[in-house]
Amino acid sequence: MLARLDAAGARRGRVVGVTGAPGAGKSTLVGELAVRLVAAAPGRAVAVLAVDPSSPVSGGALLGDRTRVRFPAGEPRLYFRSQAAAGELGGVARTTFQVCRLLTRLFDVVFVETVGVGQSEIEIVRVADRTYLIVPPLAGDHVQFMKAGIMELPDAFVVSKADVGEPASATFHALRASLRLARPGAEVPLHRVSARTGAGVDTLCAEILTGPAGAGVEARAAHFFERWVAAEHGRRGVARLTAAGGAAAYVAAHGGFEAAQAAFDGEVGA
Ligand SMILES: Nc1nc2c(ncn2[C@@H]2O[C@H](COP(=O)(O)OP(=O)(O)OP(=O)(O)O)[C@@H](O)[C@H]2O)c(=O)[nH]1
Ligand SMILES: [Mg+2]
Repeated sequence: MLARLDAAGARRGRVVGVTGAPGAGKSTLVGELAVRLVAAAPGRAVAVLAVDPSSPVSGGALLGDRTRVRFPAGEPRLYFRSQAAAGELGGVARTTFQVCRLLTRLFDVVFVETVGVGQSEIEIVRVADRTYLIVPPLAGDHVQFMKAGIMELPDAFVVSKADVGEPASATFHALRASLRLARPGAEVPLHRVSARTGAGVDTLCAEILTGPAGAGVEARAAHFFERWVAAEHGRRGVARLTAAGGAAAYVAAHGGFEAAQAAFDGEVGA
């Protein structure tokens, strides 16, 4: 199906990861960003995928309401979908990669909201072109930021709820100090926004659209192909893939993710 969309010249949107602790203000901010992004350009369409860290036992979308992004009714260029992570390590569902591939053919910007519970920051970076860590006011002093080991991966940082005033400023300055230590010499964008008043949101919108994209489509396909091999064909599959030159080479040699899957299944006689 993706090959058909390619042939139809479908658009290729950018995947924007939004992660951060529970209650950081991710959904509210994503809703505001999405509304502004579609308002700013007549043909633009935006999707939001909320990855719901639901219990693997119930398998249901327990937290569906909390990850829900509120959109104005009747705007066909805005699309929301919630996806259960279903116990997947990292809090990003295995299928998120594939869902994103499809959504980027239909939407110009695809936000993926995930609750930052440790691993999910790492996984979201694999799925997204750009990843933003949302830090609420008073999330900790800079020693805590360093300890948490969350400084290295995101492409940019956002202090949320700036309308609360001093606590947001304090967090902004602490985060800036931490970033200087954790990523010396790097120009890592650091925003201060309020979804409530709209302060800083347009600047953030602009950066979301124009900021450099990360690993790229090929690197992402290789990563998820390797994960697929591990899940479907186990350790022997991974060993076979390594012997064949690794995931990136394999996907490239077979001209894409689906073709590589079919070829690999064929080789191992699945
Ligand atoms: N003052 C203020 N409060 C905000 C702002 N944005 C969000 N909040 C409040 O913060 C709380 C959490 O907001 P959400 O957007 O649901 O946060 P979240 O990070 O998506 O939360 P989870 O999905 O549960 O992890 C809500 O009570 C919001 O009303 C803001 O810009 N200013
Ligand atoms: Mg949320």
